[in-house]
Amino acid sequence: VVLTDTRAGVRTLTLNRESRLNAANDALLLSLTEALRAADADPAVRVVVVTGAGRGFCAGQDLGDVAGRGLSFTEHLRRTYNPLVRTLRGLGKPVVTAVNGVAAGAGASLALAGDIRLWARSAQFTQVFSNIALVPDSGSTWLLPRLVGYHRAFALMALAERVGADEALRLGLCEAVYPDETFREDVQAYAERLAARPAHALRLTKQALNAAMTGSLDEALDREAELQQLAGDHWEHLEGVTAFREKRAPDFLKE
Ligand code: LHQ
Repeated sequence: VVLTDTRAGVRTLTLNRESRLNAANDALLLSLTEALRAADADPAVRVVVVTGAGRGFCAGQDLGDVAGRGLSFTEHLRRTYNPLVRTLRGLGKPVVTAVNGVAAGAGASLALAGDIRLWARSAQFTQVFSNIALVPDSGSTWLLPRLVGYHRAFALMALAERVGADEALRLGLCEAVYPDETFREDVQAYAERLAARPAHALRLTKQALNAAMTGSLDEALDREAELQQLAGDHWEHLEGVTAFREKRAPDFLKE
């Protein structure tokens, strides 16, 4: 249900339930979480890409899979989606969500959760939860208002309208939009650019940014001062400064 491929330091995880627009069943959610953890632990991996097979990114919970199971939604979220979102957001490496097609419900939450969000021209985003009279989950209620403000977030959630690529770019739901025809190559090229950046410094940057999302300026200033020491003591910093002095590009891939 999740395909794994590694090229030039970029691990691509492809959700693979094409006939269901990659709607999530338990196997998909647990496999994706496991694959993210494995990518984090693998020194050969510098960047992780999460994308979907076929014309969908992820249609959210597979509704066929929950119907009639007498499932506790609380338990289900705690066991599957919540560990997935925590793992993804907490990964020590940049995560690119490559939104190749429709992202709905928890699939839309997943699309937002990447550090970098790249969209194909035909991708769509919909906070579809209210169509089936549920509340947004998988981190949407935290992330979406931080991106678009409370009011736009509520409107998107209440009406479940589909947001296309141009609007997504305008609203800040993605960093870039690429043609469908070249999307996979464009994502790989972007991810390889990220992979050439200083991995240790980016790990600390993620740590600082994620903590700052919920903290005060005072705390952020203190944290920056501490993390800057860890960055400054690392070989990457010496390489960056030496390259600047020698008027050449830094090589952050050597160890
Ligand atoms: C699907 C699905 C799907 C199964 C398309 N399931 N088959 C957490 C905790 C506990 C419980 C519940 O949920 C959650 C979190 C959530 O994610 S709730 C939200 C669940 N997701 C949805 O409600 C989305 C339902 N799907 C749609 O609204 C549309 O299919 C979207 C907007 C995703 C795409 O529309 P279209 O591009 O028009 O495609 P389509 O509707 O024709 O779908 C293609 C096929 O995929 C179709 O099957 P078929 O056999 O007719 O070709 C759909 O039934 C199937 N599919 N989403 N979530």
